[in-house]
Amino acid sequence: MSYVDEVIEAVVKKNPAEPEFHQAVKEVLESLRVVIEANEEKFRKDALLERLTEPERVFQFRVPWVDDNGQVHVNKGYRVQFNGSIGPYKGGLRFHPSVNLGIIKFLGFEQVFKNSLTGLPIGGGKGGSDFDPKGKSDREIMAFCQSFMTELCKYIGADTDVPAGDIGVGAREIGYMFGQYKRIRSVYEGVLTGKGLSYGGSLVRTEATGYGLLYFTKEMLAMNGVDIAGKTVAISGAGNVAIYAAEKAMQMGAKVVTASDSTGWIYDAEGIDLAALKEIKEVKRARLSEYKAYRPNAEYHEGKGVWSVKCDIALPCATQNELHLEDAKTLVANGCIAVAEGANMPTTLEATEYLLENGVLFAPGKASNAGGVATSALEMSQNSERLSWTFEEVDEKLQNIMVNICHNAAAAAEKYGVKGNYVVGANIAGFEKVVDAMNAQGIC
Ligand code: NDP
Ligand code: 2IT
Repeated sequence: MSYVDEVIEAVVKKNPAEPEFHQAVKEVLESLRVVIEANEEKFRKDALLERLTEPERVFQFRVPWVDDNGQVHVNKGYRVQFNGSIGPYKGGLRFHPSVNLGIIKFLGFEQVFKNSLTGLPIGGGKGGSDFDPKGKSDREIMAFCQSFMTELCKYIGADTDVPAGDIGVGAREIGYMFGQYKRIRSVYEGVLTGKGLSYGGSLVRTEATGYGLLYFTKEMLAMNGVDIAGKTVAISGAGNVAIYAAEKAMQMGAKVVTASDSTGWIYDAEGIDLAALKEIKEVKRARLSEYKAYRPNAEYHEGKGVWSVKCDIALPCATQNELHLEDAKTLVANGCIAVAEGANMPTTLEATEYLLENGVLFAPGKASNAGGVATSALEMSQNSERLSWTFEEVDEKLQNIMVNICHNAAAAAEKYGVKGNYVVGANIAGFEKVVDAMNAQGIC
């Protein structure tokens, strides 16, 4: 059996009931096959893939908190420090009822390669909780965040592990957690990114993942002779990534016609009203069904459906495994030319394969959504030098990083004989730097 197949089999056996983690490992290792086979003897002797797929450290802890009625609740908290070979662990915290260890491990594993691709000195980690922020009062959110950080603060630090936001964790939650870290550890340091501007946050971090996704998409299209201006874009999600992806797509002259949340989706043929979307989601924290009150001509549907809309470009920006084979078939039949992932692993393996086979330009999340973590690393730099850069400075750096990732992924794909395959290219480009650093640091 080949080394790749052996390791995939072992990962599945040693990590039962973690399908998302298996999926992420399979996607990466399958596409690295050509590089691994060329170095099989050395990698096998060094147990390189076994080390790469085993997190350096996993913390799991109890998070007790009290609701507004005095009732005590207990949630699970996690932090996975996956690979610290190229810098302090870096990656978001997700608060969502679906969170379990396997999901945090898949996200941490992806983060290792993503962070490597940014070219910045950050290792890979991820954390979170099965806490559901939906419908909770502000006081309850604070109580939860303080309890979560009371435990997490033992394992993190500005030069050790620097968490940030992800699903269910935005500026409000980061603020509460930062305050609690400072109280317990008595140190004012950049231990979290995505902070508010008044206490060490960076301009552009809020917009960075969505903007970065569009900088990548525009470049990928341009490299293939296509202009993004005038294109119709379907987006899923209505959170941080989706909103700022929509904003930048519109600034680039494209028309965004959909958005979705966990209860339903909207289709606005004239183009989404971004101000309305922001008010519903960022201010009111309400359901997308309210959109019709702002735009009576738009359609609201319960359930899933954004990929049924005719579009040139599809941007999945909600969550993992939200674009299935059937969706991929519909997109291709409707003439979609590019799919770029804003979320982490939103496209199933079968759907990705189908899109690639049918000539759709496909940008994998670890490359195309790296703008968020890259800007987090820029926030760390600013915190270290105790300075703040202007919006234009950070935005320009972000643009350069995304264009470089796009070119590096394309070059790696071409070098290994799969021109135009950004999945293989991104995995190889990310892998090479991590392996180089791991080899240099001995067996650890
Ligand atoms: P938010 O919490 O801001 O928004 C998430 C959006 O996706 C919401 O509209 C939410 O709907 C919807 N959603 C979440 N889970 C589900 C689900 N199981 N089924 C259907 N809809 C769902 O998160 P972000 O925008 O920050 O994150 C979105 C994706 O982007 C995630 O995959 C995340 O890992 C990834 N990402 C985020 C980065 C960041 O900087 N924030 C960086 C790189 C990647 P509802 O409100 O109804 O739950
Ligand atoms: O998936 C991701 O890259 C994030 N949620 C952002 C992580 C970060 O540290 O900014």
